[in-house]
Amino acid sequence: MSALFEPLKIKDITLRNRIAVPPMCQYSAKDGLINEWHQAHYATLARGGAGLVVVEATGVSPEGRITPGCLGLWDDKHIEGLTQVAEKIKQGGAVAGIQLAHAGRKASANKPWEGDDHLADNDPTAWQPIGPSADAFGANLPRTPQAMTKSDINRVKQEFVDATKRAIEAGFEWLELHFAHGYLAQSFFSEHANKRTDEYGGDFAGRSRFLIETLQAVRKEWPENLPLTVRLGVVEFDGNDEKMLSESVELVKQFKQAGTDFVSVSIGFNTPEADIPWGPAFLAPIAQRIRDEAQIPVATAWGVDTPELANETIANEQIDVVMVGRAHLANPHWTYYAAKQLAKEDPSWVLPAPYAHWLHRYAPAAER
Ligand code: FNR
Ligand code: XEN
Repeated sequence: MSALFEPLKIKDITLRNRIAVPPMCQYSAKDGLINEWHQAHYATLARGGAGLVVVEATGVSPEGRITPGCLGLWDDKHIEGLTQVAEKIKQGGAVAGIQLAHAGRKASANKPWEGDDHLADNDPTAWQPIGPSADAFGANLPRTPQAMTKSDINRVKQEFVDATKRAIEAGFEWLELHFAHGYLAQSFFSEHANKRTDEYGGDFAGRSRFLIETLQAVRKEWPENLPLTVRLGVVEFDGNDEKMLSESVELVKQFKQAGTDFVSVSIGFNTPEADIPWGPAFLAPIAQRIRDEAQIPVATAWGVDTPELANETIANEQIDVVMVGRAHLANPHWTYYAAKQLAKEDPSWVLPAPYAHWLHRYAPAAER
C-alpha cells in the first residue's frame, strides 16, 4: 500500500488514510447558520474518500466572522445544522473536524469574489473589528481594529470554550483552533500586529500568552480521547523568517505540553509585505522542521495537489497528513482519483456502491 493510504491513529480516532480536506470558507451562510449548500458540500467531500474533513472557519462570535457569510457557533441555534453536517461527514467514512475561529482585525470583510476588502463603514452589515492593538493590516484591509482590553481577551477566550462545548454537542471528533492566517490568535503572536506593552505583547512569552491560554481553556472542555489540534502560521516570508520559525517551534512545544495532539502548519499572513515563494509543496520542509523539532504529528497544505507529490511528502516522513484544498473543490473525489493514479490500491473502498460498482466495468481485462 502506498504511504498516502496508510491509516493514522491519533488518540481514539483513526483516519482511514493520510488525505484531509482542510477548512475552506464557503461564505454562504446567513447569521452563521448551515444551509443546503453546506450540507451538500460536506457530504460530497466525505464521500470522496478523504480520511478527514474539517469544516470551514466557524466564528466563535458574530464579530469573529471574516464576512457576514461565515459559519458560526456562538449560539445554541447553530448546533442542529452542524450536527447534520458532522453526521454526513461520518456517514461518508471520514472523521468530522471543525475549525473554530476569530478573524480579529481581518473581520468585517466582503466575500473574496466581491472585493475581499473591508466592508464599507456605512454598510449596515459591517462591524468594528478587534485586535491585539489599534493597528490595521493594511492593503485591502485598512480598517483600524479596536485594541482589546483584558476583559475583551477573557471574553474571547470564553467564546472559544463555549463554541467548543457546542462542537462536542454537534458530534465533531476533531477540533482545530484557527491560530493562523493573520486572524485574531495569529495576530497576537505577530510582531507585525501586536504592539501591546502589557503581558499579552512584547517578548515571545507575551505574544504567545493569548494562544496558550485559549488552548488551555479549550483543553479543559474538549474530551481527552479526541484530537485537539491547532492551525498555526509558522512563517511570514517577510525577511525575519528564522526568528519566527524558531519561535514557532518553541510555541508548538508549549502547545504540545498544553495538550495539543497535532499541528497544521501554515503561513502567518500578518503583513501584506510578505514575499511568499509559492510552488508545489513549498511548505513541506518547514512543516517537517516543526514535526522533527517539536516531535508532534503535522499536516500542511498549499500546492500539494498531485497524488505523487502528496504520497512523497508522507513517504519521506515530511508530514503525517496532507491537506488537499482547492483540488478537492475541483474534484471532491480526489482521494479516489489519487488511489487510481498511484495504481497501488483498489479504490473501490473509498466510494459508495452506486459509484464503486462501475470502476472495473467496461475496462480492459488487465485492469479489471
Ligand atoms: C481557504 N483556506 C482556509 N484556511 C483555514 O484555515 N480556514 C478556512 O476557513 C479557510 N478558508 C479557505 C477558503 C477557500 C475557498 C480557500 C481556497 C482556502 C486555506 C486552505 O485551508 C488551504 O490552506 C489552501 O487552500 C491551500 O491549500 P491548497 O488549496 O493549495 O491545497
Ligand atoms: C490569508 C488568506 C489565506 C487563505 N485563506 C484563508 C482563509 C479564508 C480565505 C483564504 C481562512 O483561513 N479562513
